[in-house]
Amino acid sequence: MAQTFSADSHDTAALSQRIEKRWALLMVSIIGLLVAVMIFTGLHWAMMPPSRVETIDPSTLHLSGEFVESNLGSAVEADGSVTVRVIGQQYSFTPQCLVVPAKTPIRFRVTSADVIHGMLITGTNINSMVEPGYISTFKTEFKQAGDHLMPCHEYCGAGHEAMWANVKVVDKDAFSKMAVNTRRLTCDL
Ligand SMILES: [Cu+2]
Repeated sequence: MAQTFSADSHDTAALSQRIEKRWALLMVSIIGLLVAVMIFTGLHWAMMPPSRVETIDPSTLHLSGEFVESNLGSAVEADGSVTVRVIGQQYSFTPQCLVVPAKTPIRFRVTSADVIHGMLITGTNINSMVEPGYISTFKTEFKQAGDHLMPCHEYCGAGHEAMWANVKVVDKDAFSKMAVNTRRLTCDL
């Protein structure tokens, strides 16, 4: 009787050890997958952890630096890519109308002059918070020409629902022609 009991408990121990090993292996694989995703996005998409976030003083945006009004909008870089600089404030975006070329690498640099705002571009996966003191940066590429809305999606006060900008994606050639004699492009009227 005693022998049977000890054989049973041995089997149980072996079984639970096998189950534990299986779960441990599953956990290690999940951690391995997450690390692989971090390395892939870090290297391939140049996504940086929060320690690399860029900060900026929201009280002097309009006085100096890259977010002065004359520097907002779309700028053509030496490598042909386009950088779009935007400020969000209660209750509008500046510029109010963004114009960007299709099929071109585009980098957005967005910050807030007052409270937390958000921006998303309809029909795309572009979606970011816009926080005072920080520069939100992301890269994208529009596949085709078209018009999009860019509403603020973080409640920012009484006028929040009326806060949006327009995004006009135009053909690459049309954009190059527009860029010939303007340093910073917008479609503001
Ligand atoms: Cu808002």
